[in-house]
Amino acid sequence: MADRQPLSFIQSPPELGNEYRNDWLLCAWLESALPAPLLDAQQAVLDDLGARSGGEWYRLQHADRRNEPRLEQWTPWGERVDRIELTPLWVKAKAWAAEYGLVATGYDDGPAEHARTLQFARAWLFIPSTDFYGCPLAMTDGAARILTDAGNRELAERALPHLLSRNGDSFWTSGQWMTETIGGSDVSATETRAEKDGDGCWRLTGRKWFTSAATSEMALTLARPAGNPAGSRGLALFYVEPHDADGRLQNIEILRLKDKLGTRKLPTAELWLDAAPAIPVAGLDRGVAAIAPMLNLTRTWNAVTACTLMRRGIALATSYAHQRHAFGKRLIDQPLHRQTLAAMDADYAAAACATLAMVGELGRVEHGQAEAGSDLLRILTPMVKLGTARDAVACASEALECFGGAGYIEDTGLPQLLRDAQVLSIWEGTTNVLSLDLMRALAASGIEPWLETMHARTAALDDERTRELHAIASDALGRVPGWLDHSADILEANARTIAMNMYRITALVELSGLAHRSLEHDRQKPLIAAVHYARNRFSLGTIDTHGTGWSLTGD
Ligand code: UCC
Repeated sequence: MADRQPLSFIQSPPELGNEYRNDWLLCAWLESALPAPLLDAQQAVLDDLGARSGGEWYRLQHADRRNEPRLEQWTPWGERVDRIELTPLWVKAKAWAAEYGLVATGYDDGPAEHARTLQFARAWLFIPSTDFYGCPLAMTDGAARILTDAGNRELAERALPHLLSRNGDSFWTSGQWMTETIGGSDVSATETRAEKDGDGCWRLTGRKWFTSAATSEMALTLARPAGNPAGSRGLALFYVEPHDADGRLQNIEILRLKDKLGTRKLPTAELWLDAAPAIPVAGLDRGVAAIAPMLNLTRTWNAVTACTLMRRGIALATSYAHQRHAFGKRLIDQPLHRQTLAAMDADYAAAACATLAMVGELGRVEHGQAEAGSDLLRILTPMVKLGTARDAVACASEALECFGGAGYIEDTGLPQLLRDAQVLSIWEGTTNVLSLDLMRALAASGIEPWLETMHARTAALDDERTRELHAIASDALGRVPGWLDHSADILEANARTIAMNMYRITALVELSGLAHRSLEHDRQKPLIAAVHYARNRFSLGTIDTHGTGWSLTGD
């Protein structure tokens, strides 16, 4: 047998640092969006989060990579228990989430309309190092919003102190049980029945096909009260506490954990509700409309998560590019590789600006400061969710490619980035479902709330240093009204192109706005990113006014 050759070379792995200080885009946005004293007061916690995100938590996440949640259905002695054992990182993440107020900060009165920006700045740093623990936080945030506004005092007093707790021992997360086999995206087809028992308690019976983070202390879910009509107006929104005081499931069976492509740390389960006790949240009908605030918030978290995964892929690929030598040079010194990283960074910057602008608008709407009422936010939410999700999948794929074969090897931890990103365009509404949701929002308010805002922000770019950005954005905005001037069929067939185009324009306008504002702070990077995005990454899809694509796929 030939002697094994000693290894002459060992590649050093990519490294992270303080992921707050390293994130030039997040730093620039916060500087331009928040009053200086407010930001100053946040620096210590953001620094702390940034250090843990690139250090302790990132290492724990990597060490935890082979663990998955387990469902134990029976004791050895024949008792049905349906217990889910979480992964070690997930057990810890709950306490960290409470400690950093990842839900509570959004409901702080002090910072008023800035509360949401402060909340999501923290989440930005937490999410990519904690195995998608952002998922239960997203649903918890949605539940907190609904219970704050629903006017159900009893439920609000019971659950809100837990949902908004900053103490890991008393903090609750909430589930969102919506998806059923028949319904899927078409939630109006929900089959779960709600009936009152002899004691006047509502009981839910049915199968919930895809319940994320099934270990939550409470959940909001939809069911059809006996005698109600078909369709979403016949559904009602219910509050459920899955466990009793002894920790036993209350008339709920966990049928199985889902075998998913990614987000494998999440205990996503299929549940059978067998007359599970429940409380109506707000009346006994219009369930989809009642749960919509939760949907809109989880879509916001989805967009934030998309940005943070883009940023993580870029951070790892950039670190690697500084270390990896090939063809006689470091990758970072090779023009084509640099250009690839720059394109990813520009896409990230654009996605992040669209998302942070939406987050800012959310804060203004919740504090009565939004000029357009809630109309602009209603338009931005599906559009930014769908656009960032697709950008995140593309960016994660590119990030893996930056590592060559190593990006395809499981124990680098890199493939997880792509698998996890893929969920973002499915969760909380697929690209097509959200495109149609955008059309529904535009039908209700018209395009004006968005178009006028984009025009006003573009007008501010009319200065020597940002004139090129002004011209590109103005030209794109001028085309928008024409896209909408078509029959309902043509509009529906083009909804996705219109939605992606509007997302790209929003991203360009918001990044350009940041570039302009940042010049006052002597920050050049946003301008460089905006110009790169506008010249090289900004492209709009063509509207198919003859329905040719549509006919091609028909019989
Ligand atoms: O649950 C899932 C996984 C959980 C993981 C959560 C974590 C995510 C963040 C992670 C970050 C780490 S995934 C399952 C998600 N499922 C969906 O998202 C459902 C997708 N389908 C839709 O969005 C559809 O568009 C529906 C279900 C909303 C369509 O329902 P309908 O009933 O057919 O449509 P309608 O008739 O247009 O809407 C019913 C009512 C209307 O109000 P009223 O009754 O006053 O006329 C609508 O205006 O609901 C209102 N409505 C909304 N209101 C519908 N959508 C919205 C909206 N987005 N905002 C406000």
